[in-house]
Amino acid sequence: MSKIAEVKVLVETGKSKKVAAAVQEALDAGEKAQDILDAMIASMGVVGDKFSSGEIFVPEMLIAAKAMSKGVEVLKPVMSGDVSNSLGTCIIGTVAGDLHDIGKNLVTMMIESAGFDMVDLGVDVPAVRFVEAVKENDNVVLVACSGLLTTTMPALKEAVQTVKAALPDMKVLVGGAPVTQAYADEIGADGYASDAGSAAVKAKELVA
Ligand code: B1M
Repeated sequence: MSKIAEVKVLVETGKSKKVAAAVQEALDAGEKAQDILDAMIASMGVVGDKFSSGEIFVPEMLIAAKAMSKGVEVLKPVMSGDVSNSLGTCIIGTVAGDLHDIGKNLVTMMIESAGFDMVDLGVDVPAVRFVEAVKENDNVVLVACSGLLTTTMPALKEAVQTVKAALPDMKVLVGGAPVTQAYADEIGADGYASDAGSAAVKAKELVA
């Protein structure tokens, strides 16, 4: 089995104690960090499908998520660029009612690599907290909101509209599996990205 295939199996089966070493071994064997990350993202797809079909339940999903996070920790220094000129501060969080943070953490990593200072509010972030964070931090140029559940899409809308009502000139970027460009347009977001890499590109575009 290739090192990447090994990482994929370890994430799918939630072997969090073994994932970090396996990711390091894959890197040492010359595998690209992006390919390892893609394999882990694919693993979460498999985990989601197994959850949908009733083969596994919430605890197993959680264990797999922890395993993936261990792997991402190893990739982070490899994938983050060394950026000396800040483009400004970006406030990021997963919206109210939503506890999913792996995608948001990857987006954080990529936007940071693009040259932003990041303030991560975590998960289950009430709309008003995004506004407070803009006011509490210096040179905030972007608010980024992640939402992973169809049931929290209204919270995404509330976050965008609350930020826009309080801070009309603030740029807001949204994303997450159920979000589309059409939905982003509908709720008045300035930008939408489907994955972490394009979130970084879009973030730079929005503040250019
Ligand atoms: Co949840 N969960 N989950 N879950 N979970 C999903 C999302 C689900 C699709 C699984 C399924 O049914 N197949 C489903 C949602 C269905 C829907 O709404 N359509 C689901 C459900 C139903 C639930 C619960 C309701 C289950 C329950 O309790 N009965 C519950 C809700 C809890 C809550 O949030 N209130 C729940 C709980 C959990 C755990 C806590 C156990 C765990 C999360 C742990 C954690 O994040 N620390 C979990 C997990 C792990 C998943 C799956 C398996 C994996 C999510 C993930 O990390 N994916 C997921 C199934 C799946 O995704 N296929 C599932 C990998 C990650 C890299 O991708 O997050 O999509 P993603 O991020 C991508 C893009 O979306 C994008 O870039 C990222 C990187 O490329 N992106 C942005 C994300 N944010 C962005 C922001 C941007 C731009 C791009 O700009 C700001």
